[in-house]
Amino acid sequence: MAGVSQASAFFLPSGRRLDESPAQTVYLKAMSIPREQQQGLVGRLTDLCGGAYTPQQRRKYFISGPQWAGAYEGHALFHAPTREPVSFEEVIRHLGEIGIPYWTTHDSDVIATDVLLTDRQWEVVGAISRALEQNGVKCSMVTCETFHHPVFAGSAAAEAPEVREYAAKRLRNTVEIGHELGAQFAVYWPGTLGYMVQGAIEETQTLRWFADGLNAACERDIEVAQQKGRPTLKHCLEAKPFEPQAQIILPTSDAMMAFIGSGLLTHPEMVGLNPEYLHELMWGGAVRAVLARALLAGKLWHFDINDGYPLKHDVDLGVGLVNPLDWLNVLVLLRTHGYEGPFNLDYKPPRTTSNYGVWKVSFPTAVDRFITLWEIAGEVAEDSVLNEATAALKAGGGATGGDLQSIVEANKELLSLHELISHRIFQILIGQHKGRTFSV
Ligand code: GLT
Ligand code: MN
Ligand code: MN
Repeated sequence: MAGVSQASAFFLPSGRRLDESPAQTVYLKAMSIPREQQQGLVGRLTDLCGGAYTPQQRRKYFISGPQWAGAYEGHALFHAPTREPVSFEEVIRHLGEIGIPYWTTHDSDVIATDVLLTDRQWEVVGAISRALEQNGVKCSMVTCETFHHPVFAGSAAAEAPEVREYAAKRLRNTVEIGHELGAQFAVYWPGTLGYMVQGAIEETQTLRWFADGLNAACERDIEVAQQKGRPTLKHCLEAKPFEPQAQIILPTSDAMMAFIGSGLLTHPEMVGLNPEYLHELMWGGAVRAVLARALLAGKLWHFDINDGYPLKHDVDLGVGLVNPLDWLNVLVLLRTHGYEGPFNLDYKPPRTTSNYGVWKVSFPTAVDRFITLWEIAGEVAEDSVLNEATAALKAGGGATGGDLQSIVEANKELLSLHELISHRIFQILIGQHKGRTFSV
């Protein structure tokens, strides 16, 4: 027995004991996987997982892959890159092969900042159109980067009028690029609309200037749409409660809805939301309740899908890896309310994943988890136990007369169904409604 437990100790990544015994070191060396066999191993184990959908099946869903997710090199404030750069041609080719039907991009992901707003940008746009065409992928959304470049250090709604005029040009230009690429959506994440230290910015003024930029985008959109005989874009605001500024002026989707209704926008009907699952979790919100509020306001137009932890940073993990039950509930809400907008895979393949792994593991498994959860959500919506329980709760206990005690008494036993409903949704998530049981 001692031998058995020692053998299993070989595989503990933390065990100092491994170095202490020469016999173990020799054994481990003999077991090591040479570099040239590693892709084969990762590929074989990925295929062994099963449960993958075909590219044709994946294309039935309105799923988009962002350029910045595919090309993310693993860099961050404390992180050096771990992956090689990837061109838009490569991202689009991989999306086509996997069966992700739509592609999304920032203006500066694909066009260098000094080329933007020059005639040369249209050459790049032409090359993008050809790559999309060749790979059977469509551009669904464009977004204007107003956070990375030093010109946006004081935000796109900064005090200096020339900064705001430049930002408006970039926004109008992104709308033009969007129409040229056939996009239906434009997204705006005002990441730097906030401050590190208080007092220098007057928030009401900053919001007025921010509205000026959006108004410029909408007004240009109306002109271009008319020229091209296309519908106008759906302009979607995306909130994140913290990062990169200490304080954000529009930190949540709800704050953005209030902003849309503030009277500052010349075309509030053209502006809606792109909530991100994790961004709402970051402030401790119930994502499903956030989405419900947006649905009621008719503003849930676009949805960034990923995963992570409440009250932590924007880790952008792959959808369903942390909160599959919460995700299932979110998708039940969206399915039952007929949401037909895009699901944008706004996540960051982990820095431990290689360039090969991004396309072999990261993107296909993220898409397949989403599809699986979406289909399970369909089962939840149709489950007879859930439907009967929900109908019974709505019917109520039938108390008449209106005195408090009899209302409480009449509904007492029915209310246990709340807990039963959660249990049933868990069962459906793990397949127990289809007989997945254990003999213990
Ligand atoms: C940035 C942000 C994302 C947004 C992108 C769109 S930029 O990566 O963290 O959540 O969706 O601008
Ligand atoms: Mn996002
Ligand atoms: Mn995020």
